[in-house]
Amino acid sequence: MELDVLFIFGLFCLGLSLVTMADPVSASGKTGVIVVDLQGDFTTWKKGSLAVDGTDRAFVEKVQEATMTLSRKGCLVFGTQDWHPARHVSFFSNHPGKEPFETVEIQGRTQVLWPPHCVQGTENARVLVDNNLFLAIVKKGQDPRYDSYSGFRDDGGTKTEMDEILKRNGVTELIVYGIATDYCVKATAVDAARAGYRVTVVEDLCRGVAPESTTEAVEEMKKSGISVVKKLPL
Ligand code: VGL
Ligand code: ZN
Repeated sequence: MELDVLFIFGLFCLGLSLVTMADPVSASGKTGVIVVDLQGDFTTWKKGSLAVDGTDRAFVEKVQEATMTLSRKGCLVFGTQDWHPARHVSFFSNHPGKEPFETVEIQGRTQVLWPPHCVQGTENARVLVDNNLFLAIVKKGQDPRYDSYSGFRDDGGTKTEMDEILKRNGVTELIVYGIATDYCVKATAVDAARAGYRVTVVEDLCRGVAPESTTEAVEEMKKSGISVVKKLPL
């Protein structure tokens, strides 16, 4: 009888130690960085077609410096890259009679009609941060039928490789920043939080398309459990 109890207790201890040893990564995961859409077309520096206020050369250099610092400290750096075909649904020029920044309803979703931007293979679609810093740059918005503000999935629900790449690398925490706060940064950060990552967004390294939607975006991110900080938490 006592031997049985001892045996079961022994099995329990063995099981516990195996569980503890099995996966040290998930016990204390790594910190990843997602640099969102730091591309010429979104910057005033490169006279982009969809240039966002406050994206001069100094801003891009600040993002570059921060990303280098995080990389040096051991963070795993990832990027997103808006990468549209010329016939993309989000371009106003593909909707006869429409003007830039008008909206249309497509399959029950509101689509903002943007100036053509980040067309695959063009100079201003390049990521401006040193590409050597990235473990991977995830392209998005390649399907002409769907926009994709989020780095995790497009408006049609098709997932990118982002979640799989982060998981494969043992990432559980994410620092997110880039352009634009009210569109791709928000969508990427909110999807990351939904996917279970602990997310921090750094406002100082983000720029928004419009002040009002940027303020709203910050509120929405906070409501999604995202920690929004002014400066880098390092
Ligand atoms: C973005 C509008 C259209 C962004 C991308 O990067 O925030 N905004 N495409
Ligand atoms: Zn786009």
